[in-house]
Amino acid sequence: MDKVEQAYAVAKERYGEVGVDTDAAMESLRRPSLSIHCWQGDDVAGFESPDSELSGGGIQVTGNYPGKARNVEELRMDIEKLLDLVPGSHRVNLHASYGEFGGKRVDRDAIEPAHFTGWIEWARRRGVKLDFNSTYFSHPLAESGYTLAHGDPEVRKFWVEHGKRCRTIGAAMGKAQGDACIHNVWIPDGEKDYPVTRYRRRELLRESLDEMFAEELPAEEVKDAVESKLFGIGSEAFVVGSHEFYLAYAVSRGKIVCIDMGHFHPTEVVADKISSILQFVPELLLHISRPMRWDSDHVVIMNDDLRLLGEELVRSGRIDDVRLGLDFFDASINRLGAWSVGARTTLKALLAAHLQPLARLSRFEAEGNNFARLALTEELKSLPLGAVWDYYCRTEDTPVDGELIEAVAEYECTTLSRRV
Ligand code: RNT
Ligand code: ZN
Repeated sequence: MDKVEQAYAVAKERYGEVGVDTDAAMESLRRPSLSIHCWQGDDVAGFESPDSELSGGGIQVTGNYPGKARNVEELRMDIEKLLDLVPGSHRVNLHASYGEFGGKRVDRDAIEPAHFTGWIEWARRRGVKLDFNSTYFSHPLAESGYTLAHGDPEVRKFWVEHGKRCRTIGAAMGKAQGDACIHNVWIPDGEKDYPVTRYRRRELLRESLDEMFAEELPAEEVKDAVESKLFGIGSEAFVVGSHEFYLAYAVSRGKIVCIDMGHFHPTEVVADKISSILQFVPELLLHISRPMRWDSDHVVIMNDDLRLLGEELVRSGRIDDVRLGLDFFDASINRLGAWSVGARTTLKALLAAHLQPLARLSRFEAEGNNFARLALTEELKSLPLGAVWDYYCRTEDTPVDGELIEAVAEYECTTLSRRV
C-alpha cells in the first residue's frame, strides 16, 4: 500500500464511524459531468479575427500571463490537457465566437453549424459532449450596451437572428452527440445610470426572446437556458435581464434558469435558491464562479459558498436535475492551473457533500436535536476529505492534489511558454 492508499484506509474507517460510506460517496461523484467553459483558455477572446479580444458586456478579464491559446488547435490541446487533470468525464462549453471561420469574417447573424463541425468531430473523437452559448458581447452592435432590448428594431433583428442560428448550432451538436446540448443565453443589456424606460426595455427583451425561441426544436437535441444578472461594469444602475425577469420567463416558457454565482447581491446565499427554483422547473443550470466584491469571475476555491452549494445539491436529492457549468476566467496566472484548480475544487466540494451522514443529520433535525446537528456538521469539516479525494483522483488516473503543481508546470515548460 502506498501513502495514498494508506491514508484512504484510515479515512474510510474514520468516516465509517460517523455513518458515511466513502466508497459510495466516490461512486456518486462519478456520475455528474461538469460543463467546462472553453473561455478560461484564451481570456474569452474567441476566433472571429486574429486579434479578437473580450470587449463590452460588463465582464472583464484581467492579467496577461503568457501562454494563452491563440487558435483553435492550441485551445483544444489545452482542453485535452485539462481533461487529463480533472477526474471524471466532462462536457465542454463553447461560445459562438469560438467557431472556425477559415480566416473569413462571418458575422454573428450568419454563423452556421458548418463553422462548428471541427468542434463536433473533435468532441466525438475525445468522447466529450458539447454545450453552447450565443455571444452578445465583443461586437460593434453591442457597444451601446443593448442587444436584444436595443431601441432600434434592426439591431434587435440582428441579435434575434444570432440567437436563432445558435439554437440550430446547438441542435446540430446535440444530434451528433446523442444528448441535448444546453444553449445558454446571457446578454449584457443595461445602463450605467437610471433609465426611465425600464418597462419598455423588458418588454422588448420579452418580445425578442419569444421571437428567437419561436421555432420548436427537439428537446433531445437542444434546450435553452436564460442567465440573469444583477449589474455589470457600465450597467450598474439597470440590467434588463434581471433574476425576476428570467425566472418568470423560464417558468412561463419552459426554459432552463441559469444561476451564476456572481450575479447576485454579495450577501445572498446562492445555494439557497436551488430548493426554491426546483419546486417549479424540471432542470437548473449553474454557472459556478467566485465573485470577489463584484462579478469578478475569480477561480473557484473551497469557500463557504461552494461548500453550501455542493451540500444543497446533495441534500435536495435533485443533483441529477442540475447542470454544473463553470464560469471563471483568470488571465493573471497559468491558465491551465486556474482551470484545473477551479474544476477540481468544484468536484471536491461535491465529494465533501456526498461525505455527509445525511440520514443521521436528518434524524437529529427531526428529533429537534439541533445541538447534535450543529456538532456533527462541525465535526465533518475536519474529517479527512483530502485523503478520499486523492484516492478518488488516483482511481480516475489523474494527479492527486500534491502532484498538480508539477503537472501544470511541466505543461507550461513544454508547451505554454513556447507560445510567443
Ligand atoms: C457574464 C456571464 C456569462 C459569461 C460567459 C462568458 O456575466 O456570466 O455567462 O461569463 O458567457
Ligand atoms: Zn455566467
